[in-house]
Amino acid sequence: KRVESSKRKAAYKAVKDYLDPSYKRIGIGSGSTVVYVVEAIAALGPDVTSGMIFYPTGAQSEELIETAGLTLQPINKLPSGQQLDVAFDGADEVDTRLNLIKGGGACLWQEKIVATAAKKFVCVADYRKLSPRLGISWRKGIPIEVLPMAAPRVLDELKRIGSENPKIRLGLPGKAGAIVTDNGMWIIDAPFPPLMFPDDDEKRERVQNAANGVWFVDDLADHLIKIPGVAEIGLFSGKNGQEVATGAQKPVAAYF
Ligand code: DER
Repeated sequence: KRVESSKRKAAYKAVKDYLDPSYKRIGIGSGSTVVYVVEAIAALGPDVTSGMIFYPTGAQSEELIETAGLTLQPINKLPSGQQLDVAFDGADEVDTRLNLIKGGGACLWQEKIVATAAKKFVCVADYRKLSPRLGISWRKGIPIEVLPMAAPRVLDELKRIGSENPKIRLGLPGKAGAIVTDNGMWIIDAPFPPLMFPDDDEKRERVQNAANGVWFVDDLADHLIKIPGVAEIGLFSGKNGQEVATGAQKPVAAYF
């Protein structure tokens, strides 16, 4: 109950603070929090929304947009030459520098493309998601979208660099085997110890010591994206997530 009202508060504040009626192109993410973002946008009424086009980040996002009666841009068409005015999305965990773990809903590849196609990316998160370091509250691991045939090699590399028990994400009962993303890929969830900031008191030689798996957040992101077979990673660095509106008792928006 408290969580849902927090998601809702964050979503309505995010829309109030960051959706200008003059905007034309809006990105809509995936998950349960963004449901309230779409609800808040639809509540503005057709006078405001009829001139807007909404860019989805996956099947659930398309469904949200259509059901709300908003204008849906087919997912395979991002504008070239101009950016989206704003993109709203949820997160699985947010650290104090606005780095995010995303991908709990297995839409991370499209989410990152839409987030980075926007002038402003607003992450909407309830109080549970805020964490001093990534990997403290979200223990399921960093979601990584991979080409299925490369999955065994990606798992080997993740173990080599200190991920604790990385796993291919399996379907729920009724879906034997791995889940398959909208892009025909698999998801590997790779747990690591909390990700450090370069100015942390950790000495660099202690960090990035593959054996103990302790990494600086940006260094790990750079390493993961280069593993052959990795399509995209569910680590959004703070510079993409310019703001976050959280659902803490009183929603706050922190600027990166
Ligand atoms: O998959 C994602 O990154 C989603 O944005 C996500 O995990 C947030 O989901 P929630 O809003 O249902 O917590």
